[in-house]
Amino acid sequence: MREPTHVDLADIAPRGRFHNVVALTGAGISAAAGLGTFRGAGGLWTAQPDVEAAMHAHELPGNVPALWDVWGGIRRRALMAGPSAAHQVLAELGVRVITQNIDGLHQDAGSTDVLELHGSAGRAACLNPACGYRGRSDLAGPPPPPGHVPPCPACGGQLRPDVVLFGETLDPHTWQAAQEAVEHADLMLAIGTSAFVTPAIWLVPMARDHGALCVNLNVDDSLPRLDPFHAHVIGDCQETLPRWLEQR
Ligand code: BV8
Repeated sequence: MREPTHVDLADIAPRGRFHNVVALTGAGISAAAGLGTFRGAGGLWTAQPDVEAAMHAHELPGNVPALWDVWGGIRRRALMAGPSAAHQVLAELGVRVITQNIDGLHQDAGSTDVLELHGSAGRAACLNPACGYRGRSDLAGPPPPPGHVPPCPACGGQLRPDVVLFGETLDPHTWQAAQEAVEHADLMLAIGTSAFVTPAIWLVPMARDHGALCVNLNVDDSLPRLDPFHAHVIGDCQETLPRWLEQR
């Protein structure tokens, strides 16, 4: 295994040199907003593997209350905390964002070009395929009691959060748009992701194959299982990204 490279983002990727920057973000960019991560020490799946087991498509519809508890809870906390400094840097620089997060914080920071690979807890979808209702989740008020499942306003059935579960396919238009984005990127920044979940992480070697410089920004210096990166910037992205913004 290679040694991780510890570099400053401004040294490896001077901002002025790149005109088509794409960021692939994960839970680590929202950790500062108190949302927590999934894997590794302190991660939700690490602490509660039974909760991860409930996040699979084959557990539907019995897992819908757990889906609202987990994903609805994350969006509620995001609404209260607001975006982090790192979200704001990406918005300020107009970086194209492809996110695995379902928390809506990139849009809350002002990013307008955001592809949500795993959907959004800010939206709800009816479980009944014959109904097909999709709309905004009503998460702004006080939290409902645990186990509450909101009713579909169209058919009275059960609503689920509009997130992509393990074993479900990603929205094909979003996935296509993400592939096109990375094919045109000259710099690809993976920020706060364990680079564990497919197909999201395939975007990095795709970007690399099309000529982008691929840089991993992570607080953890252990290398991801797949390491398609040219360089690793080890540190809190709440510090490494604002430093990059300050670079003239
Ligand atoms: C698919 C939302 C085709 C919704 C999530 C066996 C059975 C079934 C499927 C599979 C299988 N084996 C492999 C698969 C494919 C599977 C997969 O990859 N599984 C993994 C676990 C092996 N993928 C899928 O199922 C995808 N669909 O492949 O379709 C198909 C069809 C039918 C059958 C099979 C395949 C769909 C994946 C959707 C996953 N959605 N959540 C829900 O689950 O209810 S997953 C979850 O992981 C998160 O939500 C997130 O979106 C995603 C990625 O996680 P990260 O964001 O990277 O977070 P993580 O905690 O891991 O890492 C955080 C990082 O931040 C850490 O490295 C940490 O060090 C760092 N960090 C922390 N703080 C900071 C920081 N870095 C910098 N600064 C800081 N301050």
